[in-house]
Amino acid sequence: MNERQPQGSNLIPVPVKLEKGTGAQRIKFYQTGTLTVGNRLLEPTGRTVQSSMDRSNAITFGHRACQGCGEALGARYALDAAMRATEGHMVAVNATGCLEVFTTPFPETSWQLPWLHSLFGNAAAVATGVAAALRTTGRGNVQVVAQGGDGGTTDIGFGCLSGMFERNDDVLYLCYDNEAYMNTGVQRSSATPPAARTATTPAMGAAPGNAFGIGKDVPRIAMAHGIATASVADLHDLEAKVTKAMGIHGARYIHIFVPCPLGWGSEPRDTIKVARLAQESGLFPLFEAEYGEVTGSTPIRRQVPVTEYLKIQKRFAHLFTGTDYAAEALAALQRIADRNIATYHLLDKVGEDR
Ligand SMILES: Cc1ncc(C[n+]2csc(CCOP(=O)(O)OP(=O)(O)O)c2C)c(N)n1
Ligand code: SF4
Repeated sequence: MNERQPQGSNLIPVPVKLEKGTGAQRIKFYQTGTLTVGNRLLEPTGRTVQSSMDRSNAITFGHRACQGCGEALGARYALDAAMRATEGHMVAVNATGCLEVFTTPFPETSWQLPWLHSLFGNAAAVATGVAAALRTTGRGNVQVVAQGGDGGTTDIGFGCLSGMFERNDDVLYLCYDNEAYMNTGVQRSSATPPAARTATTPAMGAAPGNAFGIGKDVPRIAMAHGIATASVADLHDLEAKVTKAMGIHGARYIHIFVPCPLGWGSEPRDTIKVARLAQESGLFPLFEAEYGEVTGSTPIRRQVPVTEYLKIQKRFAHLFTGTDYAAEALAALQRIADRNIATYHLLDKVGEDR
């Protein structure tokens, strides 16, 4: 065994082992940078919440999410970080949707914190009421998190969310964006991307899949307030954003990209890969904004064409059939990614250490 020191201050030596009889080298690569999930090899200050034996296990075993569910992963990271930041003084309100259903099959629960199920469309309003009740009963130190899927947030729950923003209620709202109504069988939401196949936007006709030029970009609508986007592609960043948000009062919003293997037709083992390709292609930009201004974004380390992201998901299979429409749709999706890259300066800081 010999050792090489790779480039970059965040990396530890890479052991290189000669495979017996093959002459080939098996290189085990331990990356301890921001892409790492819960690395205990970093300096204590750089470790994630998940690397701690004292983590809260906000969602513990026994839940019934599909294998590879990005929403389960995102929620676990977000809530554990929130619990650490508040030292457990928090309440979560959950809109109806996959997260609520797979964590609480009656009479069981996977939640290890005070947790309320609201209706599908009113999580933000219920959370606002919980925050007000805590305040008026002298327990204003207990923080409130509301959470819902993209359907519960960008569609039916949008009025309540808008009211929460307008009143600057003391709630952190987490939207787990899997780009459709997964719990009821993959129907289109206003967060479904153009060209994607869902149960209500079938891959048939002259322009298969979801239409271009419609939908709702809630992070941009919410930008007048303290907001951020995050992804299970970068769990360390997700934890950091939740931790920061728990230290702020007033209305806050984090939009979290959570691949859904069942609805997207991706391999369960590829959930993180899918999320990373969304970010590296520019289709899902990671950024933060306060008072209407973008205050930071996560640079793309290695830009990939949108096709790299799309081709590993069956919901976009009709874009790889060689038709004229498919070529036009792919070009349009690439333009969306390029526009995101320019808007959020995603390639400006390439080469700098994060
Ligand atoms: C008023 C109302 N309409 C419809 C439903 C049925 N319903 C339950 S969950 C759900 C979809 C949830 O989708 P989303 O918010 O995107 O969360 P996901 O399941 O994808 O995580 C729907 C339509 C309901 N519970 N209440
Ligand atoms: S349908 Fe999608 S979001 Fe729902 S539990 Fe399965 S993988 Fe997760």
